Parts: sequence; structure tokens; C-alpha cells
Amino acid sequence: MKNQRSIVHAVCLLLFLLSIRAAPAASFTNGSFELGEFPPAAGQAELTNGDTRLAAWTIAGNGGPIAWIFGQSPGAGLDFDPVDGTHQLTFNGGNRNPGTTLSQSFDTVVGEDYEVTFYVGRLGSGTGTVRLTASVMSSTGQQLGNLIAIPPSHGYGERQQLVFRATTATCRLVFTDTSTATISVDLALDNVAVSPLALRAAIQVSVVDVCWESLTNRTYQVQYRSDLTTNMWSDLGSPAPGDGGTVCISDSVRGQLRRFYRVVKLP
Ligand SMILES: [Ca+2]
Ligand SMILES: [Ca+2]
Repeated sequence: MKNQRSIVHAVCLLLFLLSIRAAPAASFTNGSFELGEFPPAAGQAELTNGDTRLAAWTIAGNGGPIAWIFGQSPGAGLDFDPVDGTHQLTFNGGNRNPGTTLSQSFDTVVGEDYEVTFYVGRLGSGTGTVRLTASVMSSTGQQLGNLIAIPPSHGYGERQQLVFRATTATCRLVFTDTSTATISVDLALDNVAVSPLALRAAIQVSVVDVCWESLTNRTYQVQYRSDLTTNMWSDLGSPAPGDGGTVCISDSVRGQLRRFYRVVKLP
């Protein structure tokens, strides 16, 4: 009987461990808006608050619906392609209000730096400002990064970048349509990515020493030029007296693409 109870306990413990291990990792996904229950026949879908067809994203806020569009939608003024893949989003279409939010939570490592990148575009002939505010929030509600992205006058602009340091094991990326205009002008979004921020390092030479074997009672002048195609040499510092040994002159070369040197014996 005792053995049977032990077996039951062991089985329960195993199931408990399995249930912990089965918890899915919430990695950032569907940043290009290619995944979900897209209605292919319609060519686009209007996503209102709480709509779950766009995989991994949550739609909320107090603005108009988000349009999830396959390719272009010339009838709606969307006359440019997605940045990536075949689908893109537009905000405040049909002269409806800004204020809609699009958000997604994902796992992070506390203390690590991340970058969020995305592209915003502008469509339509209307005037005024359309813009998208990107924020990253910790799971305790702390704002870790914020960026207001304004597209060019038509189409998509440069890649937008928002850097943040994770303070909790889960963070949330929130896009808010903070446009101040909507009549005959809309905002587009595509190709959102979240990745660990790569540490970019480079070696830089800031000073070089020009050295030569010198003779006593002889004076030398070091000269330089920045291009081999010119005969214009410039003096580097003052003439240097020889001492019978190796003499060196230092030169700062920070920011110089190339520099050539020669040492001239003075009469
Ligand atoms: Ca896309
Ligand atoms: Ca609009």
C-alpha cells in the first residue's frame, strides 16, 4: 500500500513538472502582419477592438478600425506595396478617428538591451500630421522606451528604431495612432521586429608615430599628404634635430581616411 501511494505521488509530481514545462514561450511574432485568419476573397479586413484574427496582436483604444490589407488598396488610397511580405496595416482609414492601439507582449531577459524596428507610411492627399507612437512597457507598467514616428509625405520612410532595456521577464510593445489629422490621409505600418541589441565595436587608430634613424647634427622635417595624386606636402610640426638614435614624431589621425608621410633631411 505504501508503495502504491509513493507511485501516485511520483506520477502527480511528474504531471506537475510537465505542466510547467509546457508553458509556451511568448516570443515576439507576426511583426510583418502575414499571419492570422485573413479573408483572402475580400483582400482586406477591418479589425476593431478585440478582433483576434491578426495573430499575436491586440487591438484596443478609442479610434477607428485598423485595415489589414493584402498588397495595395488603390480604392482606399493605398498605392504602395508592403515593406515586407504581402500584407500591411493602415490606421484611421475612412476619415475615422485616430486613437487606436495595437500591442503585443513578448518574453525578455531582465537587464538585456533590445531594439524595436518598424516602418511607418503615409497615404492619401490630405494635409496635416499622421504619426504613430511606439512605447515599450514593462509588466509593472513602467515605460521603458518611447518613439514618435512620422512618415514622409507619401509611402514608407526610413526604418524607425526604438531601444530599451528590459526590467521584467515580459514586456509589451504598444503602438498608438496619435495622428492629428485623418481627413483624406491615413497611416501605414509594416515590418515590426524586436531583437536583442547587438553590441557594435570597432578598432580605431587615433595616433601614429613616424620614426626614422637619425644622425647627430642633422635636422629633419616630417611631412604628410592625404592623397598620392598631389605633390602638395605639408609640414608635420617643427623641424626635429637628430640625436644619433631613433627619433619619432606623433601625428593625430582620428577621422583621416589615409595619410602618407615622408622624412626630409634639411640642409
Ligand atoms: Ca508585411
Ligand atoms: Ca484617415
